[in-house]
Amino acid sequence: TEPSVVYDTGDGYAKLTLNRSETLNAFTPDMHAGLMEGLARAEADPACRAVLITGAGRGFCAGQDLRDRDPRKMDGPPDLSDSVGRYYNTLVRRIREFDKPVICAVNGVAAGAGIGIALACDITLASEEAPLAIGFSRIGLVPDAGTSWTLTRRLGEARAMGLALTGGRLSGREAADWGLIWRAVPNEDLATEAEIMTAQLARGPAQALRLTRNAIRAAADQPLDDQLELERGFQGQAGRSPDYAEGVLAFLEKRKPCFAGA
Ligand code: T3D
Repeated sequence: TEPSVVYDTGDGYAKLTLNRSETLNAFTPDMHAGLMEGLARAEADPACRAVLITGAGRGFCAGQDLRDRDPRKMDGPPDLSDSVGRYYNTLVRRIREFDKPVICAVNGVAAGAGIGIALACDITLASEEAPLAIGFSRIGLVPDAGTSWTLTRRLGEARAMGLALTGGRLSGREAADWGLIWRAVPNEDLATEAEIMTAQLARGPAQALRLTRNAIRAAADQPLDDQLELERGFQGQAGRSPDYAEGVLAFLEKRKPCFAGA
């Protein structure tokens, strides 16, 4: 049988493709395990310096597989707090804490926790027409996989509340216009654009990129004074890295830098 997550290697990066296209790549425990394994493999491989997550077929990810929640086949209500804690929170934390840049290419419809996973990544690209269907409230659930946090931070309370209460939809284009994701591109360009971008980050100064990510994230939580101190500390670290020396040297020698990722 086909693996529910396919692992490929690209130019300095790993590509993880959600591969349950008959359900628009809905989450099962097996797909969660496949993603966690793929992330562990990518983390352990020194030749891998970035990760790209995307979906097979016409969808990106339809959230939890609802066939596994069929009330007709269960003795009583499921313990969703167990499922959210065990699977979704673990995955969102793993992506957020991953030590290499994680890029997401939303190739088609994303719903529920599928949106949460896409928004947990450092950079999210989407196909212009891809529907982002928040969903949850339409089946009697609440936003999870970090969506109540990412929607509110990036869109503000009015838009987050409207989307969450109605379970409404945005297109990839609207999501980019609203500042929810990095960019939307025509569907036919998405895979190439995402791969070029991931390869470019993989060739980047790894330590500086890691510190940059932490700086941008910290900025949302603290006052300017604290952020200035954080920048000072981070720049001190970056300034001691071989990649910085190479960056300056390449500039002075009028050539492209060749970062070792150190
Ligand atoms: O349970 C817990 O552990 C708690 C955690 C919850 C996290 C969550 O993610 S809750 C949210 C779960 N997801 C949804 O509510 C979305 C359900 N799906 C949809 O609303 C729609 O399918 C879409 C908006 C995603 C796409 O619509 P459309 O019209 O493009 O496609 P479709 O025809 O509805 O779906 C195509 C097939 O995929 C279809 O199968 P079939 O009839 O061809 O055999 C459909 O049943 C299947 N599919 C889509 N989403 C799911 C799914 N099968 C299982 N689970 C799904 N989530």
